[in-house]
Amino acid sequence: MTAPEATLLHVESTHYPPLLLRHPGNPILSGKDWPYSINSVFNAGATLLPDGTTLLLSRVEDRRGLSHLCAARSRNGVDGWEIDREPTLMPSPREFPEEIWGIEDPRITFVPELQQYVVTYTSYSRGGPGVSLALTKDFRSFERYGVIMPPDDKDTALLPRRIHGYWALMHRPMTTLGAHMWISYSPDLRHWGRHRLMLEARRGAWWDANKIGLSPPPIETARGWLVLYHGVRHTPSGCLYRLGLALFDLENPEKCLLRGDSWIFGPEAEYERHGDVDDVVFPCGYTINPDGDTINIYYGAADCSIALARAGVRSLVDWLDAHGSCERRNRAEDL
Ligand code: BMA
Repeated sequence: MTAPEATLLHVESTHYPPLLLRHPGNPILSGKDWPYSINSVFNAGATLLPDGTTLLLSRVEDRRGLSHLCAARSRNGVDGWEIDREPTLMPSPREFPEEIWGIEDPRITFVPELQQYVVTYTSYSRGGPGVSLALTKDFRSFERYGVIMPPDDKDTALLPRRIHGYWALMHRPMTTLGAHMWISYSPDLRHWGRHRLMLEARRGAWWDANKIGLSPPPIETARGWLVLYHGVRHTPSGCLYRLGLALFDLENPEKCLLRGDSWIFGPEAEYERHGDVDDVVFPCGYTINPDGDTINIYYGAADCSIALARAGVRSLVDWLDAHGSCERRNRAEDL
């Protein structure tokens, strides 16, 4: 018996109009585009250079399994990439022993006060992943500050301006209580304190139970810091990395104003579902178009390539207004 057309439509619709639209040219960069021999390229930090060029600082995994960072530049942020002929930032374990097993997952923040880009990245030490920081004006030479958060910690980004006189860093330390998002403050980018829990992983069956982390750097909006975060669901066939949304107070960024219940983006396309690590979408950077609303979100797909999805900042905030609630209420419901 054939199902009536209305039923078919009903079954095929997910009822979730997509907030992030995949670029039809995805994946936009992969290992075969690289000018030297590598295993894979994924999880890239992103920024716009003063002349409007899009710069991606990509995580490149070599064929030993260790990662370094490599810059790719494009006029339109989609194609025509000019990729550095050699690694741009290599692990330097002699000077920085915490980089012995590579450097990964960079996030870039342009800081007007310093007139420099601050890059935070994972340094893979013998003790596990920690957080390192480097400054650059041009993505050709870097001033390395070394490790700023000891293992086990990752998924960091610096806010682009001081909050009440202090630099603020979002990060994800792993503790016996779980993997939650924290924020810490510093007078000089070297010494960090006033650590505060800013967003907790949920528990039980939730898509973002037990392990969450900041994805790209927070987006400053008139309504607050808009944060795209990843949630990791452990399943019998592996982990599922998906993205959720939350909004934090502009002057008190540890205060969650709104958090969505559902994820807004997850692995669906073939290049996201299958790769070195299946079922991963992992953005580390975005750029904003001159209209001030369209964001280009660059994400690693299945730890094998870099893909692009676009969204409107206003539509993300509207979605949170319609579907978000305040963190405290969520927490109470969870426990
Ligand atoms: C996370 C990070 C990411 C990676 C993801 C999926 O823990 O290490 O770099 O993309 O796992 O493997």
